[in-house]
Amino acid sequence: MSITFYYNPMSSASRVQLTLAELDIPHEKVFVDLQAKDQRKPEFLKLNPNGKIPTIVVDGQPMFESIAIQIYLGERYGVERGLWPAVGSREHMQALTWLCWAQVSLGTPLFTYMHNASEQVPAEARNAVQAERALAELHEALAILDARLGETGNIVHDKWTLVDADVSSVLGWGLYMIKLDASKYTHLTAWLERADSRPAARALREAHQQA
Ligand SMILES: N[C@@H](CCC(=O)N[C@@H](CS)C(=O)NCC(=O)O)C(=O)O
Repeated sequence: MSITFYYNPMSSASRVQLTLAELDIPHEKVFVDLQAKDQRKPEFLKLNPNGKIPTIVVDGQPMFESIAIQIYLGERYGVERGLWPAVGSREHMQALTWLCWAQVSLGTPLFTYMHNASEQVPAEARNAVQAERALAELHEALAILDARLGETGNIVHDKWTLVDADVSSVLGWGLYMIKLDASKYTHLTAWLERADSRPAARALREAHQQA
């Protein structure tokens, strides 16, 4: 089995990098220089016609979209490592539910708010009404996740899985970017701290510092 991982530090490829680290899977890393538009070169577009990272190639078969990559890696390598529930189990249903929920129902208001409130976006491209609506939706989603984590501390309940690793990495980064004080969500903040102290998360932080 060979895995090639196309990435750029501090991008949506980081969540796949974290998953590869959690699973401790040997892989080859290929840096894609986004500034130099490597992602638009014909040889890369053959792997991912969207011209985006993350992209992985497993035994010659390319795959893109971070959520699909997460599910694939979880099902193929995570079950035997105790980080992904067996396909067909109740926990597997929960894992798919919450992973997709985080991508869509949590991720959409988070990114909509970021694009309409961030000072890094030109003022004329921001929309205050959209920002306000997205922030309200984001708080609703955070309250739902906080309540879920309050039950047993993990998203899939029975133990820490790749779903916790993935969702916490994207959310932790997002909350930092939008400077949102999430301290009232006590279960969620405790879970983010636990996520941050895992060896895979520490290794990824160190890799980013060296990049
Ligand atoms: N929906 C895709 C989004 C990937 C994405 O937007 N990647 C960005 C980096 S964060 C990218 O490659 N941008 C390069 C470009 O658009 O030219 C996923 O989740 O994998």
